[in-house]
Amino acid sequence: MHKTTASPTPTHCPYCALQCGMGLAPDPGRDGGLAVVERAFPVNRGALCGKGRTATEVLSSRVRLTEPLIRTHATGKLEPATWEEALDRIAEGLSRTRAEHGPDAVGVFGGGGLTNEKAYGLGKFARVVLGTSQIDYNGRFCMSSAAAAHQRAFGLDRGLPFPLEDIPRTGCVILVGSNLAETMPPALRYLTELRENGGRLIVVDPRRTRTAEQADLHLAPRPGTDLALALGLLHLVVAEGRTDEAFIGERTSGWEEARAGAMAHWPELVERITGVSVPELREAVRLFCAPEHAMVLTARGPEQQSKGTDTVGAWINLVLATGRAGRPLSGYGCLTGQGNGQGGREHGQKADQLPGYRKLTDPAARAHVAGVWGVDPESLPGPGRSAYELLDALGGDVKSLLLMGSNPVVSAPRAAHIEGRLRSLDFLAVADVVLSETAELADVVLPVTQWAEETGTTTNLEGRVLLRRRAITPPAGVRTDLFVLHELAARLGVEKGFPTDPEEVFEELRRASAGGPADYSGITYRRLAEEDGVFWPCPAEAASGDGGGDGEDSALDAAPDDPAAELAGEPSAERLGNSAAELAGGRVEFASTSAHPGTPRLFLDRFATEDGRARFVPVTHRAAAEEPDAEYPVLLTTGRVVAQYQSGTQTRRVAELNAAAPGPFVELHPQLAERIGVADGEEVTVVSRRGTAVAPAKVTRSIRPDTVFMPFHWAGEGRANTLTHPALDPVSRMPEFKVCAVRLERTAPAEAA
Ligand SMILES: Nc1nc2c(c(=O)[nH]1)N[C@H]1C(S)=C(S)[C@@H](COP(=O)(O)OP(=O)(O)OC[C@H]3O[C@@H](n4cnc5c(=O)[nH]c(N)nc54)[C@H](O)[C@@H]3O)O[C@H]1N2
Ligand SMILES: Nc1nc2c(c(=O)[nH]1)N[C@H]1C(S)=C(S)[C@@H](COP(=O)(O)OP(=O)(O)OC[C@H]3O[C@@H](n4cnc5c(=O)[nH]c(N)nc54)[C@H](O)[C@@H]3O)O[C@H]1N2
Ligand code: SF4
Ligand SMILES: [Mo]
Repeated sequence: MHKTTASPTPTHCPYCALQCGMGLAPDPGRDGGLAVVERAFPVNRGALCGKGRTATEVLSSRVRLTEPLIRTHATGKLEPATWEEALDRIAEGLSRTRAEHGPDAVGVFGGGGLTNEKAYGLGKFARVVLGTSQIDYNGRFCMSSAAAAHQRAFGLDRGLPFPLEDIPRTGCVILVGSNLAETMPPALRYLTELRENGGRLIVVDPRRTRTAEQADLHLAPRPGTDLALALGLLHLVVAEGRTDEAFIGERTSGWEEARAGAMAHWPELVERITGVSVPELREAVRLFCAPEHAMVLTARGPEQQSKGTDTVGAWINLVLATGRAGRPLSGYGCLTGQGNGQGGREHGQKADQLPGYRKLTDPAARAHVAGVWGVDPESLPGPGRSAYELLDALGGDVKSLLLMGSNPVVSAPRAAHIEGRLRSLDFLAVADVVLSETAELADVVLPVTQWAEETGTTTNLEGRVLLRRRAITPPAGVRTDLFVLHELAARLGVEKGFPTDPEEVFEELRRASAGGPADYSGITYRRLAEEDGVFWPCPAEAASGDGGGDGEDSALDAAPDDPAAELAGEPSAERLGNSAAELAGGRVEFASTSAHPGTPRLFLDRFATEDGRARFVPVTHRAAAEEPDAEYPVLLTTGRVVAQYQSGTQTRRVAELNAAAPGPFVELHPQLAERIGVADGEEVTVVSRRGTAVAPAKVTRSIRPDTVFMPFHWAGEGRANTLTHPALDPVSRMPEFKVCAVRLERTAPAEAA
């Protein structure tokens, strides 16, 4: 049974990017050994969704892995093994591939749910120990288009350049393709308060979701047409003389070309492309332009498209043309998704990236990070393939894979094909907390600790770095991901540089990030323990206030009075692990170590581009990779339901959540249901050029008649990703999860059984 601490440990939810604060109190009578208790935390103000409330159930040994598994030659099955055997086997598998086919034949796949320390460790492991360029992660499926658009327009990618608390005080929010009410329920309050304060909410979603129901105006475009929609709104802004010429002149570049792109998208054309009427377009422009302040927020709807980067760029153009960026209570933001969706994209598990959001192709960045790692910059590989391209190359020139924190058998586009690629590997190792569908295919499965059993930091959707604390002792057979990296590194000949203490890893991450765009060098575990998180950039030395991330790396090295440095070497558990006295009520009696307050709001004085100006991007609308035709006449879009999380490995193991969302379904309009002859609840077969899925019909007027929706949380015959199209955005390499063409058939009764 679990050993517990004496009083509630203040920590954060294991799931989404809101990273709600919660307390964990020992409760030996409960499955998992901990009870979730309320904790005052500014982001969620005590509120939690059902997933967060029930998260401790996944700690139970009944549902999770508690010993390593190795596939034996004799039975072909996964059988229990010792840690020594499992780690030896992985080291052997990876080194054999490397010896026979070179370092780039070994792939690494990470996840945006991994803590900053793990993401950092994984990227370093790939580059320093394996010497491979072939590393990427599931965040590529999540927010990479918004990240790319951010970089292009603002020179920096932090999902939200302002805290959530600014939302209720702005005048109008256009929320594009976010079903916040289901995907981040406690955050819905910010929108409710916006409206209570007299602000307006416009929701853009092909479905009338619970979120859209809250809106003053709901625009329901055809999936895949947000780019045209944003251009049409900008066209009207120009035509109605609502541009902010002073702002455009002083703080932006590239307006003339962007303007020309918008002028080619006159309202009637946009109505034809999107299905949103001209009066609705005009109303949206009126609501958006009337108040002094306004925001555009996007999520996966417009981003998970093969033109996601341009689509987000078009929304940013609208924000810039109306002067709604780089000043308080206004701006563009992306609502990142995974628990560490922000931090996970900053510290080097991305194919083209080094820690601190540095570029792998930048010689200065390579020199800096190689210095921290104690290696020759020349030894660092160059950029590798993006997530889908990496998965697609498995069994081809990538022969072995180490996977941590993702379940692509369920979550990758064109999943049956990717499942086949995974099966064709010479060697697959998976570290997970449960036996996921991907772990089931592995040669070696490592059972690792989870959120409440280990300490680490995450960075939430606001760019707020948080301390997620250990609250309970893990079961005897599991180890941390950091232990896995440490042990594998040692077996592959790198004895030093992969500590198992998360705080030690974070101390190195601070130095590696110092001076980079995502500068964490002024953040310490101690600060995180006493503050409600710290927004990056936070350089070690107090900056002059522009938040420009100009901290010197030497600042950290040359800080003898830095208490963190003095304490280095002490076992972390004594300060942070689960010392009840210290952690009770979040009171940790240490002084702060850095004067820099962190940067809740970016771009107020200048944008992070070379000339300080935001860049308009010239964009024009283009079709989805696969448009409906006679054979596949219906549009499929995919997404989430409130009670399940991602590929479902964790939430499908919680009874209460399964009762609320027991399985896949196909949401369709009564007109479409009638046309194919299915009633609500009857099985329907959905066919795309990639494959076939079967699930019960959910007939509802809340969706467009030309579109069906499937959640992607389940494996098996109801797996939505059997159907999805792997077309990639040319800039971000984000797959087109939100649009493909399908045909619907009534499932024959025999088949349905
Ligand atoms: N319950 C729950 N919450 C979660 C998660 C989860 O799995 N379950 N996952 C977390 C993660 S990683 C993420 S990324 C976020 C995602 O959070 P969201 O982006 O809110 O989630 P989705 O359901 O993928 O997509 C949002 C909406 O986009 C709409 N949509 C579909 N196609 C289009 C289109 O072409 N244009 C527009 N404008 N809208 C479209 C869908 O109808 C859907 O309502 O949620 C996080 N929170
Ligand atoms: N059709 C369709 N497909 C989609 C999407 C969509 O909207 N539509 N959305 C995409 C998006 S936005 C995302 S983010 C992806 C997510 O899809 P996945 O990448 O599959 O994400 P998860 O299901 O969260 O998988 C995380 C796995 O890691 C395990 N895990 C959790 N914490 C840890 C840890 O600390 N260490 C280790 N080693 N393992 C851990 C979990 O148990 C789980 O098995 O799906 C994408 N796929
Ligand atoms: S909204 Fe997200 S972070 Fe908050 S409790 Fe739910 S899953 Fe956890
Ligand atoms: Mo995501």
